[in-house]
Amino acid sequence: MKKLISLALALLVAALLISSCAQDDDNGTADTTAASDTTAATPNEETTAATTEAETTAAPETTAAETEPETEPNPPEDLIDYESIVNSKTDVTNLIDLDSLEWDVDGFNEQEEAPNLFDGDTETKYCCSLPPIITFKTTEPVKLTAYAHATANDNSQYGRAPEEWIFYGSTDGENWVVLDYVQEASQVIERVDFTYYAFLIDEDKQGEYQYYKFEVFEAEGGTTFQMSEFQIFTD
Ligand SMILES: [Ca+2]
Repeated sequence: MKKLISLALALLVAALLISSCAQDDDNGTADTTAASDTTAATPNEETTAATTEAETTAAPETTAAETEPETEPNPPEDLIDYESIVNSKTDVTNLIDLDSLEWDVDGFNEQEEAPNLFDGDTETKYCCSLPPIITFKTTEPVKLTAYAHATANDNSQYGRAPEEWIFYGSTDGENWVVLDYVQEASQVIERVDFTYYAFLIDEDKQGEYQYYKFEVFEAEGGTTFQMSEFQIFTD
């Protein structure tokens, strides 16, 4: 009888132990899975959404700032008669100190460099890749009221005359003031060779400056720019 009671107790204890382990296993597995799913999903989704939102918001602002023009261009100008400028104003191109002349894009060869702009000869030219910047200093401060430039030998064939530019003045060579900003110059500059075109500087832009900068952005016909002469005028 004692043996039967002992056996029954042993079976009961064994049954309780098995039941307990099974319960622990179930609970453990379920808890771990649930915790894992919750932890994984939420933070990743938030991070991705935040990153995407930041990138989308930032990109247009940067692009707008980089492409915003420094000043508003003039309305398209009527053709100004070059001969009337020559006859009514004083040509002060001879005040340009040629030793101060600088240009940031080399001509295509040594016969096509920027000094050719100031030799009085439309058969010689400055011809280079866009976009060049030309700077020079006059021997004394001068209030310009007009300037002119001339097409070169093969503008009729290739359309290399400047299409968009800004002409600046400065008292110190560091702080620049816009004298004239021209876009769509092909409305007045034709596809002709060796021809001068004059441009007026508006009265409210005129001032006594000794440093000048001519920055070209576009040519009419492609990626090559050329000009044969550059002149400055005062009243
Ligand atoms: Ca020339």
